[in-house]
Parts: sequence; C-alpha cells; structure tokens
Amino acid sequence: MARHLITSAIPYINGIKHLGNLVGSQLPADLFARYCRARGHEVLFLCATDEHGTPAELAAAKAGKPVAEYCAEMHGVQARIAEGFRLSFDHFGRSSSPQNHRLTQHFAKRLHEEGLIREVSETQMYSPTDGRFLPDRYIEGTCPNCGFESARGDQCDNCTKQLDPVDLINPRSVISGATDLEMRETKHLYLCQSKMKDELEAWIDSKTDWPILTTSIAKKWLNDGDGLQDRGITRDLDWGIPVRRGDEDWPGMEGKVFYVWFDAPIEYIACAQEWVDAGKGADWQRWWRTDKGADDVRYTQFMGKDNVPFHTLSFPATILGSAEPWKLVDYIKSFNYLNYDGGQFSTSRGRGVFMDQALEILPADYWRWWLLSHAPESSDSEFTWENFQASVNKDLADVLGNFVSRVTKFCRSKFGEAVPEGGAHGPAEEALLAALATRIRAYEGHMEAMEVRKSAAELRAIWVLGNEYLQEAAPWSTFKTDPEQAAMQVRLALNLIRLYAVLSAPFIPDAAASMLAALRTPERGWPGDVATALEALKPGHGFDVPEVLFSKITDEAREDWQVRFAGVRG
Ligand code: B3M
Ligand code: ZN
Repeated sequence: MARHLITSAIPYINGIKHLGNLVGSQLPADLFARYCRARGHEVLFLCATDEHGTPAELAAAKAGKPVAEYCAEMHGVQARIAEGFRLSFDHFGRSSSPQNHRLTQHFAKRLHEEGLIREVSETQMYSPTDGRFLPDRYIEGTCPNCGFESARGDQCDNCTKQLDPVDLINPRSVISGATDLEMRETKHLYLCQSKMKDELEAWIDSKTDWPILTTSIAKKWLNDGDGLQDRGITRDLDWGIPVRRGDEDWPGMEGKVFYVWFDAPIEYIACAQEWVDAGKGADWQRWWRTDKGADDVRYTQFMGKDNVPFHTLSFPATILGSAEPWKLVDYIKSFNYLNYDGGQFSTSRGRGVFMDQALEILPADYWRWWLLSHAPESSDSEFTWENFQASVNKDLADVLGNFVSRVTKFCRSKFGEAVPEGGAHGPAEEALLAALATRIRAYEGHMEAMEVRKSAAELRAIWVLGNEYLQEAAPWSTFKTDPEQAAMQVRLALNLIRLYAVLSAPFIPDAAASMLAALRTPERGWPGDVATALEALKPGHGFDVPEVLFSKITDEAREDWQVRFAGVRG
C-alpha cells in the first residue's frame, strides 16, 4: 500500500468554471484519486477555491457584494457543483482560511530570514478619488498604438500590443472612471528566485519521468531572457493576506497584501490543516512534512498548462527557500486546452458549457466520460455537440448500457432474478478471460501513468469484449438447445457487469454504483485474477434489472443545446 497526496489546481472564486477548466485539473485528479483508492492505497485528495487577487475584487464589485461575503457564497456554490460532478475531495478548502493566512505569513518570514526577499521601490498609478493604487487591469485608456479607446493597462485587446499603464493616453480608473490618476512611489517585496535558479534547475532536471508538456514549460521559464526573474510577491490591494512576517508587522508594508499566486499554492498545505481542523483527518504533517512521515508520500499535482510555471518554479522556490522539510511535488500532470465548438470557451462572453449548466441538462457521468475520454493531453482538443452525442450514444448507451440491460433482462425472462446455475466454461470463455486479463493489465498501466485518454480507450475496449462475447455466445439461441450452457453464459455475463462496475467506477461513479446496486453487491475489490473475479456472484445470488443506465441524446436535444450555449450567458 502506498500513500498518495493528490491536489488539483485550485479554481478562482470569481465565477462558475467551464468544462475546459474542469477537464484541465479537477476531473483528472478525481479520476486518479478514485483509482488509487480502489487499488487500496491511502489517499489525501485536496482542492480549494483561490479567493484573492483583482479578479475576486472585480467579481464581488460586479455582484454588488462585499468581497468576503461574495467569496463565502461562491465557495458554497463551487463546492455544491463539485459534489454534483462527484469530485471526491477529502476537503475542499479556501485560500482565505485563517490556516492559509498563518502559513503564508510563516513562509514569508522564513524566506526573509534566509535572505531571499528584497524590497523594491517602484512607481505605480494611484487614484486619489478611489483612495488606492490601481492594478493594471483597473486602468483603461486609449491605445498609443492603434487608438482603441478601451485598451487595458496591461494590453490592448484591439491590436494585442503589450502595454504599461503609463503608455495609455487619457488613462482612467475602471472602478470610478476618475481621470486624476498620478504616479506614486510604492514599495514591494520580491522573492529572489534568481538566487535559486541552480537549485531549481537541478531539481527539474532530476524529474526525467515528467510529461514533456510540464518540463518544456518549466525549462522555457528557467532560461527565459536572462534566466529566472525575481518576482513581486506583494500587491497594493485591500483583499488578501496582509503582508507580515510570521505574526510580526513588516515595516513599510502596512496596508499591503501578498500576491495571489504567492498564497494560492500554499493553500495546498493549509488545506490539509483545514481538513484536520474540520475533524476529517487526524494528522496533516504526515502528508506534508518529510520529517514527520511524508517522505514516503507520493505527491501528484494536476493543472492546466498555464499554471505550470507557478508549480514548477515559484511554489518550489517558496518551499525550497524556506529551508524547512516540506514535501515537494513528485509528479506534475499538466493539460492543454479544451476548445469549444470551433473557438474558445469564454467566461466573459458566456461561450461554452459551464459546470452548473452541464449538470442541469445531463447527469455527471455523461460529462465525465466524454471529458476524460477526450482529455487534452498531447494537444488541445475540442468539444463539439456532434462528438459528444456520438460518444455518449455509442460508448455509454450502446456498448455499456445495452450490455447491462440485455444481460439482466434476458436472465430475468429465462432464469428469473438470480444468477443461474450449471454449465462449464469452454474455449470461447477461456479466450474471453485471456483477452480481459491482457486488457485489464493494460488499463492499470495507463491509469498508473495517468494516461487519461488511453485509459478510457482501454476501458471501452474491455466493455466491447463483453458485447462481442454476448453476440457470439448468443445465449438466447443456446437456450433453446442447451439451457445449461446458456446458464453458464449468462452467469459469466452477470459477473462481467460486476467487473465492469468496479473497473469503470473511477470514470463513471454513479453508473458503477447503480450497477453494483442492481447486482445487490457492495463488492468493490479491485480484480486480481480475472477468473476469480468472474466467479464473485455465485449461483442463486439475487439481482434486479436496473433502470436504463444511459439515455441516448436525440438530434433535437443536441441542436437545442448547440444554440443555447453559443454565447452570451444570461
Ligand atoms: N486559480 C488558476 C486557475 O484556476 C489558479 C490556479 C491556482 S493553483 C495554486 O486556472
Ligand atoms: Zn491597440
């Protein structure tokens, strides 16, 4: 038995995430967590909401709510939706928790003591009307390059030129529209990542088993320009973790908060503390402190590719720089983007399917199956309604659902609602068992390697084996001449349903649970020897014919959804 610490990138609090966000971190993390648990490993699976920064402030302002209240509400909303998708977090925490405040301030203190923090004076736009410094996104003005009147402080959306707020002509505050902006001097803390370049590089070079997507991004940033840049870790914002060193004030840093990307990954650790403080666990240190037993933990992180630099460089710089025995990540599984029907998902334009809407139209398993079997691993992938419909109708309804329904209904009509007795395996059954054994070992190999698409393809192939067997064995004809033989075939097929439920549970947990319930068995043990696994349900064991596991998506429904999700949410 191994111990697996698994974290998913923590979603921003500023709204409900779309399916592209889901498949890029939380869902594959859940797949892996469920698989590890099914294999009997000890798992701690953590996620949280990422609650600080400008986007949270802006979203709260837009909702007309105090930011703390907005975050508390949205945390509840995201937690409920996560449950709806059956994301099996051991704890879904909050980066604004008191635990994260303390731990973030602790890390800042340690980094300061190690000589890894320096103060930098810079000038930044200040708005006397708003009584605050304005981050780049809070400033708009006319683009000096193309004349576009709503260019943002960091970039012009019209001509894509990267901008500095001082470049803007007629700059104004996004908050109040005020134009009396002025440059003021302000001090910030920088984390001296450049001093840690060699250590970080050696660490990344030692990760020879990491996906290329992960290491190529890490190396690009390590060697970008003059090499790893020092990074500002404080901001002039109200909402966030106050800049302190441990529980002491930090002279000159009054009224400032830590940069959201400094405290967000620290929440992975704080979340384990929240898990204990919520009474769900006994000891967080054996997961996170290598001096307290975490040295035999295997730690895997899941995230979209845009988050890779922060997890391969910035967060490890925080951990290593602290010179304390914190657990470092062992494996980073990163994902490309999922596009939506010929373009991108867009949160601002409401283009694509968002997590709450997805669950309103279909149960979680339908989405889980499509998203995982089309995970954007080796390249970006695309959601189209045609493809979604085809996949659900073929894989789930025709292949798996149909198998379950045919077998249970046939058995009920000919033998009654109990596993029939009699007959013995022949060459066809031996061949099936051998094919299953090979495919199940391959499936395990892909799941262990977190090859999500390959795992799904193998699982589907395992379902197909059952259908092919049933088609050839044809118990409905055998029954007429040799009922004993038909009984054996049906008994084997009923046992296959149980086996499928166990193997499929990480992908489609609700359907798997329905299958097990119909077979009146709580049995969840992972199959060792296939022959033994296919004798788990003994003759005489009662079952029920389950309700339809998966309904097909009609052309009408598909067309309707296509129009409904084309853009402008509202
Ligand atoms: N909230 C970005 C994102 O949701 C960011 C991840 C933080 S992981 C520590 O994609
Ligand atoms: Zn422009």
